[in-house]
Amino acid sequence: MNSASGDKMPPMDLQPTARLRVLSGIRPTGQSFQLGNYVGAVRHWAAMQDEHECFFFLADLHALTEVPDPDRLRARTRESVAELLAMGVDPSRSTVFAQSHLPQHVELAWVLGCLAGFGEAQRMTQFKEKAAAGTPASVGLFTYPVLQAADILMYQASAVPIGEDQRQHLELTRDLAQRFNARYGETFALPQPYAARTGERIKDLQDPGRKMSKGIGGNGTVWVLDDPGTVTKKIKSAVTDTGREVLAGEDKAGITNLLTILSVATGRPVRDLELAYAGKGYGDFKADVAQAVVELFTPIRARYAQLAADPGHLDGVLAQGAAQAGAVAEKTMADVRERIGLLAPARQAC
Ligand code: AQP
Repeated sequence: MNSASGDKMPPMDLQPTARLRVLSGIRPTGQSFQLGNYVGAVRHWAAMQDEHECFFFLADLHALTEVPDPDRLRARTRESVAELLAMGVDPSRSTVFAQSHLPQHVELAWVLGCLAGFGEAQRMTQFKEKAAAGTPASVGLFTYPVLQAADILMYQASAVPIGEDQRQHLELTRDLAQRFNARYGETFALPQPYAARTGERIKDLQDPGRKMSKGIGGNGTVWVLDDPGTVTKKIKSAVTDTGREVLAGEDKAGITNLLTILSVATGRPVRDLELAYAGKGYGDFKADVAQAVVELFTPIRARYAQLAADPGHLDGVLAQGAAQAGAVAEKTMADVRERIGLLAPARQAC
C-alpha cells in the first residue's frame, strides 16, 4: 500500500481568520500534568478557545498502552478534568470529553486499521522509542497512531495542535483520510498541523537532553500540583553546567531550559532575561525561576483543589462533552458505515 500522501503537509496559518475546528488530546497518566504539558499544550488550548471550535479529550484508551492500575486510571481521568479546567480550559466554550466515552473512536480505528499498511505502521518511530523506553511493546502500542488518526478524523478537525514528535502520526492520519476518500468518496477533512506561536519544549531538569515527561517523573519533572517547597527544591537542584553566565546556547542545555521556563512564566523574552541576569550567578537565577513557577502554579493549584472537591461536577463536564462530541462522532460513523458497506441493523418490529 502506498504511504505517501502525495502532497506536502502545509503549515497552518498561525492567525487564522475562520473559526477552525481544533482537536487535541492528552493522556491521563502521571502523578498530575507536568510543566511541559502546560507550556507545550494546555496553555495554548486555553488561549485558542475564543477563536476556535475546540474539542479537547482525555486519551484514556491511549493511556492503556502503559497498562495502568484500573483504580488509578479512573481517578486520574477525573483528576485530569479538574487540572484542565484549573489551567483554563472552559467547558462552556470547549467540548471536553473522555475518549473511552465515545466507542466510535475504536470503531473508526478498526476501519482505518484495515486501510493502513503494516509497513507504514512499522515506520512510525514513536513505537520504537516508547518500546525502547520501557512501554510494553504491545499490539496496542503498535496501532496507537491508527487510533490517533481515528481521534482526529472523527471530528473533521481542520487543525491539530501537535509537537514535532507527533508530526509523523499526523502525516499518517492525512494519508489514511486520503486513501479512504479515494476509495469510498469524499468523507474526511484533511487536518493540518497547528503550530503554536511559541513551540517551547521543556526539558527534564535532571537530564536536559530529553524532554520533561509524565512517564519519567522524579526530580527532573515539575508537576503542576507540586507544592511550592517541592517546586523550589527541584528547580534549585536542576542540572546546569560549570559556567557562570545565564545565557542560552547549544552547550548550555540546562540554563537554556531554565531560561525558557522563566520566559514562559513571566512573559519576558529570553533575550531580556539574559541581559537582566548578566553578571549574576546561577543561584539567584534559579531562585527566581523557582519563584516564577510557584507564582504561575499557585492559582492553578487553588482552582484544582476547589474543582477536585466536586467529582459530580467533573463527571457532569464529561457527560456534557460526551453528548456534544457524540453528536459529531455518530454523524461521521453513520457516513462511514454506509460508505464502506456495513449493513445497518434492522429495527425490531414491536
Ligand atoms: N516537555 C514537554 N514540553 C512541551 N510540551 C510537552 N508535551 C509533553 N511533554 C512536553 C505536550 O503535552 C501534550 C501531552 O501529551 P500526552 O500526555 O498525550 O503525551 P506526551 O506528549 O508523551 O506527554 P508526557 O508528559 O511525556 O506523557 P507520557 O509520559 O504519558 O508519555 C502533547 O501535546 C505534548 O506535545
